[in-house]
Amino acid sequence: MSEKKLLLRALAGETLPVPPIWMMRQAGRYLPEYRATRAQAGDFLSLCYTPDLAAEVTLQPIRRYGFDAAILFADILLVPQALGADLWFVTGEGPRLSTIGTEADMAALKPADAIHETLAPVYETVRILARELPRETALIGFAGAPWTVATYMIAGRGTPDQGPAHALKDENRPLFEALLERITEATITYLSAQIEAGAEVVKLFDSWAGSLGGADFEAYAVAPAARIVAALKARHPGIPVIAFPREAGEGYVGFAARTGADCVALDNSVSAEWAAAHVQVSGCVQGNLDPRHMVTGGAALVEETRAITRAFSRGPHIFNLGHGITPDADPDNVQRMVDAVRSR
Ligand code: 1CP
Repeated sequence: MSEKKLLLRALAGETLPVPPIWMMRQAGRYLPEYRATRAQAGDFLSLCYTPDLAAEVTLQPIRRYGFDAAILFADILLVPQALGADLWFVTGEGPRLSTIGTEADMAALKPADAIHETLAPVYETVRILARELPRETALIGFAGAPWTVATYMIAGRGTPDQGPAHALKDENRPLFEALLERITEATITYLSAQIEAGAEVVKLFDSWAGSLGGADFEAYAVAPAARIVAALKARHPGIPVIAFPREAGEGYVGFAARTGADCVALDNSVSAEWAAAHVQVSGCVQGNLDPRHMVTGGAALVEETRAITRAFSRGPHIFNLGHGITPDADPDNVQRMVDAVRSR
């Protein structure tokens, strides 16, 4: 058992004296070495599709901080691109995509099994990482959850309230559901290929799950995640899955049981005490330090890090931020967080 990587032990339900730690967006613009490699690649998408450089930026935070897990460097929007959507990034603004609003747009999308043509370089990145990571570091693959990916494909960009996706859901539910179905199939295909290439864990990012209420949360957050988890576990028995229905609130309760996920990642809008009592009681949780502490630092960073590890100390826990680290973060604050977790 002690030979097994810490992240995998927590995911198997073990309560550890010191939780494994990694960080959402750990390869990113807050690191000078990332900015240098990104400049070498030219632009963000070239970085994603150049296996040597994508592997390099994945390894950078592991070298610097010795995190217990590396997360493949890629983006959730590569799946829409592989399905045939146009994708580009506007500097200082974010992603832009061609939109899906009509049956004709939907008919123009490629079938799920055509995604490998575009995504083959990502699998090569995974193969390089499986060879080059330190033996104690777990490799996490990932994809966006269908609802979150659909919000970008429908709006053509990030949106504060996912308005266009909600509108399509209400006005043309068959088209909306056909799109979710295509993304679900592509996600199963994509994550299976990542696992075959060497990913040891996969994470589903449902960043916009919080805007789905009631029956919609069941139908479009819980049900697609459950299908993806079941399909992956049928093809790859024992593969652990982390689900992140961000800002689900009460929806976090029972989410793992209902989807078959091994761990639920928590954002920082829920308190660690509440989550320990209501979510961690049924299994492993990941989270949930406010990423602002990586900018502000100081005594509050150390106190809050300790409070979170203490709140989750009676069950399986993976330490992480509640959302991605921001480009204005201070790399020294990340080291302070790692030290506070490991020196308990
Ligand atoms: O200029 C740059 O370097 C681009 C910034 C960037 C980075 C570093 C983007 C654009 N994507 C990424 C990498 C990325 N994205 C990873 C890699 C590994 C790591 O975590 O270290 C991962 C896991 C993602 C996942 C992702 N992309 C999500 C889900 C998680 C979350 O943050 O909620 C989402 C919503 C995206 C879309 C996306 N890609 C990039 C941006 C700026 C966005 C958000 C757009 C928006 O505002 O809606």
